Amino acid sequence: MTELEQHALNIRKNILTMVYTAQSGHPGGSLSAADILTSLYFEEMDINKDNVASQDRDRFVLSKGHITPGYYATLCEKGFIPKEELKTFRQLHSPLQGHPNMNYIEAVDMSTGSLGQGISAAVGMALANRLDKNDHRIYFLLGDGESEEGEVWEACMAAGHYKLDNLCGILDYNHLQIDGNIADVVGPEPFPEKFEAFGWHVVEVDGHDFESLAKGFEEARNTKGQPTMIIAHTIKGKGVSFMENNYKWHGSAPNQEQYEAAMKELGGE
Ligand SMILES: Cc1ncc(C[n+]2csc(CCOP(=O)(O)OP(=O)(O)O)c2C)c(N)n1
Ligand SMILES: [Mg+2]
Repeated sequence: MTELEQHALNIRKNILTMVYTAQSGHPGGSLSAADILTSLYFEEMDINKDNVASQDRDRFVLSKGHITPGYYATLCEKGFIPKEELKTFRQLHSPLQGHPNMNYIEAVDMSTGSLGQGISAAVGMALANRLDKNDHRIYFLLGDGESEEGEVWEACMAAGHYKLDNLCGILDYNHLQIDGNIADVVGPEPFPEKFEAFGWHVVEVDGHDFESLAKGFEEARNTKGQPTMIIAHTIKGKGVSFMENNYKWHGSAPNQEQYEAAMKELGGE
């Protein structure tokens, strides 16, 4: 197993344990984004314990703010959150609320949860970096269901207009949102043509393949005069067979039997 695979596996196990312990939270979209988050935090982004308090580092906005199990598990794997604290997920007074709060966790760069707002904040951060002549990059993770929010396209229009080549989005293209298939709810496809029409460079990658993800990030870094959207093809619930491609696991917690079966599949205790 490679180092990245090991990180992603630890993240997946912690996602399940957090949602099981809290008996609430969002496993499906956390599991679909686990490899993207691993690639971002362990390969792509310039962020670590030494520079977290500084302006001189890359920034990340979790626009699909409901996948805190995946986000907190990644920040824990990176050393920003103590493992013990994961047990307090979604408890009253815990810093680990159901949606991320930048006032509670130093490594969280934007409070999110209301879909559509995170991408807008990321566009503002990219503009601010340009004004400050700060050449660090801004990344954000967008849900495919989230793209059904009109605000997403206003933000895309602004980023294209201002040619924000320090901005890189990753679309978690798992085809499902809370109520079923995105195409059946308010079909936002086709994605590549839409982002291109808004002035973005588009790269398509396999969101569960670290090499493919790394190539996408490299292409984004090398793209000048345009923001880049990495369309990551993913599977909602990836890694736990009975959760895969099933929207019912968008925001449901496993019972004890399901938790044990899921951990066994991941090779856990
Ligand atoms: C403005 C707003 N409307 C509705 C919701 C409720 N909600 C939370 S997650 C979700 C579906 C999101 O689907 P998607 O973006 O595809 O997420 P993923 O599949 O990656 O979990 C909805 C409707 C919300 N958080 N914000
Ligand atoms: Mg989705």
